[in-house]
Amino acid sequence: MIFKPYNQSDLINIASNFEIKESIAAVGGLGMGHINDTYVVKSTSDGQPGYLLQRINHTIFKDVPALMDNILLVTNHLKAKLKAVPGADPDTEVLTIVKTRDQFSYHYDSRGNYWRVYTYLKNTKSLDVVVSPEQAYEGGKALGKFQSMLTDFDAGRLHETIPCFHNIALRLDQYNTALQNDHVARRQLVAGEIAFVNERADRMSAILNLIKEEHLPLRVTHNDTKFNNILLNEDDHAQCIVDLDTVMPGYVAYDFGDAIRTLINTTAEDERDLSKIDLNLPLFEAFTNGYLTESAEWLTEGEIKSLCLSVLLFPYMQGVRFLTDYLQGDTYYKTQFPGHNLQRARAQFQLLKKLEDQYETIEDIIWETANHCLDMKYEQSKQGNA
Ligand code: GN1
Ligand code: MG
Repeated sequence: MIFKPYNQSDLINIASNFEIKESIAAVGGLGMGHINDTYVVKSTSDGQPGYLLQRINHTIFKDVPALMDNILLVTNHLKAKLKAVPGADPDTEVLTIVKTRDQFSYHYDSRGNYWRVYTYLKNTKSLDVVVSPEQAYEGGKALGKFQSMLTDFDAGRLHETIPCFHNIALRLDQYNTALQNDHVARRQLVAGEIAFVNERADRMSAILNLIKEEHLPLRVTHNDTKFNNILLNEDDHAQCIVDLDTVMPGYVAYDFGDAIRTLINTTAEDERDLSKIDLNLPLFEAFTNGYLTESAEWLTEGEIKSLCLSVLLFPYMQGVRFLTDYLQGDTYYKTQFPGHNLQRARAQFQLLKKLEDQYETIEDIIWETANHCLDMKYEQSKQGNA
């Protein structure tokens, strides 16, 4: 969507609709995410960021009230859970929505755009490339806890704000339509990628079959678990999972697969030099250990099988999505240069090739870790009962 940019005074005006206690000194752009526009709000008193202001992309999120409803329901649930945990801090471990002065969770402006405000989480970092197994373990634990705390939340209460978001059959349909339409005449530039996608299309529906055959439970999932959405504190401890726009009913594998896609990759998701893309298996093992420490007890066997499949599915699906956007003329994701979506797709497909080569090892790590975590829980419960 192209529109006249918002200037500083527009942004300050928008921010002043929210219950921000301090007077606002400045609102500055923060380059993150491929979808929404994000700004930090600084106050006059200390000039430090105090809030995050976001314009929600309503071309993609067509029902913003439903999206905000989901976020409120989920954050309220998580905060209530953490209140009961000694030493936990619901204010900094879960995102906090700042309401508008008339008590709405979003502001609709005169130009037809939707805005929301979160409190800013100080002293945190977001990693595009993970470096240490400790960071990976912490990230895995944070995701496992997030899902665990939502196991008693009825997924039926949430709106499906982007229907079939991680359904590979739908993503392939969208891709095939883009390919047939070829609106911007790019099909002839991607013959290699087309062959790559087609060769794997049947295999990638394995997860959809498993969901049906093993009746995998529909749970509450985050659905956008790129590792950089798991904020760490200065000591590399997980602080808070952010970007809750796609919190919806989903399958646990979707969160696991998307986190692994970003974490196991030695480069950023859009690396141009494909020879640099490699797997960091120790990070994968550490993340899996953290995740299963929190979740092995309640995951079904079918769900553990699905975790393995998700490791291949997510780079594939993400590559297909980037390629589709390239074929459609770059209308969905923000891009920084011409051909960015194609570069992203190529990087995802290269990552997938590496993962396919190591798939047996990946499966072994998941099953061994799950069994190990279950043994540990059993030992702990025996000791607890003794
Ligand atoms: C988008 O919001 P952001 O930029 O983190 C996308 C995700 C993709 C991701 C790829 C609503 O996420 O699904 O995995 O880009 N979000 C939506 O980096 O499509
Ligand atoms: Mg997002």
